[in-house]
Amino acid sequence: MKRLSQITDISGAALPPDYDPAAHGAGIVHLGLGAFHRAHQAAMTDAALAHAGGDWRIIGVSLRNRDVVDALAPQNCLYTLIERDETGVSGRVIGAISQVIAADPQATLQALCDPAIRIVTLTVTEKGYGIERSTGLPDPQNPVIAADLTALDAPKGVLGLLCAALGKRKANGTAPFTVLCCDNLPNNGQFLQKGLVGFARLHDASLADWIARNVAFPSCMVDRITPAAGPETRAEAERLTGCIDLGAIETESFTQWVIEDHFPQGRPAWEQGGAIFVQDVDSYERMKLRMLNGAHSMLAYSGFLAGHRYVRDVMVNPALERLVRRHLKAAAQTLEPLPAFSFDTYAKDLEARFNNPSIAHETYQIAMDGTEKLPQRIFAPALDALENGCALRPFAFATAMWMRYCLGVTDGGVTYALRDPREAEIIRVLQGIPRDGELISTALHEQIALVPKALVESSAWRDCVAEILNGILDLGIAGAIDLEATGKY
Ligand code: CS2
Repeated sequence: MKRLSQITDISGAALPPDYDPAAHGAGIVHLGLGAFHRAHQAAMTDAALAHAGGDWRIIGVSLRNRDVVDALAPQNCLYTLIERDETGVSGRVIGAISQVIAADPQATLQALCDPAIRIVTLTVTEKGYGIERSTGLPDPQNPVIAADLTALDAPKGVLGLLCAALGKRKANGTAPFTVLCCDNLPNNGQFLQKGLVGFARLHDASLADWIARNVAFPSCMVDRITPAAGPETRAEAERLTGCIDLGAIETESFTQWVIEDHFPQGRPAWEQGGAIFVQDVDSYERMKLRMLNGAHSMLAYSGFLAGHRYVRDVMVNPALERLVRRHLKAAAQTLEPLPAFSFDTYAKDLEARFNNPSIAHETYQIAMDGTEKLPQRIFAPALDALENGCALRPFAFATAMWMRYCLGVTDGGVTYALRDPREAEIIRVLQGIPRDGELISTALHEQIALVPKALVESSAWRDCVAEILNGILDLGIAGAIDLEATGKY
């Protein structure tokens, strides 16, 4: 079978791009070329190119590994986007990516300095920025930050690359690009602006001031459940295109992108792909982080420990399904109302998406990087719930499940890696602590600076977490889940 590399190669049911990709130049550099970018921003850009044209194709940069670049480069960067839902499977070949670069600082800098590039988008995960959450400034202990501060001519990290490129653009008299963070972080535009200006200040104060004055950092909320691609994905792509496609990915049919409309150098007509432009993204972002991502993290820890490999398996466990519903309701109670928007409907839609039987989204994948995810997903709403007298227990349950997960061993004695940037620290803190909910909770609350002070100091919160964790340790995961779901909480 032939490898996908031209639109004319497609012989199956997959739709080809509705435009000639080669007729459009690049206008965007994307940092972090994972499956999520290819299922979300690249697909929206593809729709924008098809409907409104423009030189807005994407130069995709993989910062650490070559795999995706090795898969896409021989295919002229074409790949199949497979959508799966209860109505069936469909495929579409995306032509929005024009070039791919792997772990190559000079080639990346060159692309970032090209005046044709007017937007830089990023999906590098929460931990990929090297920004310390408590201060909002670059973390000097982060090895990539430290290395980039001493050798900014060959930067490896996101802040180093953006700072070096903006420095060159300033020197060349080229207008800066707009920076669009697409990671699941609250106020992601301001987050990256503060981190980048802080980084630049350690290098060149006048550049820091220039970035602060001239670079736009709109915030956005991104949403599309995209599991890691597997052999089934590639087999499906072969059926849909009649070609071998090593860059194929699969996702759900739902997609959402809410963007603050602040693009001084212009932007693609992303609304053609369904993006919504608003003045204030924060309320949408908070809703998504607390409801979708918060429930995801809760069901990932409890589901993984209960032996459920995929989110869809969690949802057929009636006790866990009930706890997901309870979590969504509690998270919604911590939100300010959004005009003309129903959190109840949003919650029902989320349940249906989690239930999608054709999406194989691993609980272990979501469980990854808990210390980077829980502050905005679980602790921030817990703090609001504490302050406003709303239900606290669902957040304490999610936290106790994460703490149980931190022990690194299932009830059946199978060990697993936590896959968290602070894994070594967590293991050290828990070393020698007896299997006691109170002691484990105290160690993680007091020795891993993660939970906000007001929660650490709240006996209502601490007692609740310790009580649930003791239940989990005494009854086992399944017993504790059943008790929690049937209890009158
Ligand atoms: C998930 C998200 O892996 C995770 O932590 O909660 O990646 C989630 O699937 C996306 O945010 C959905 O838009």
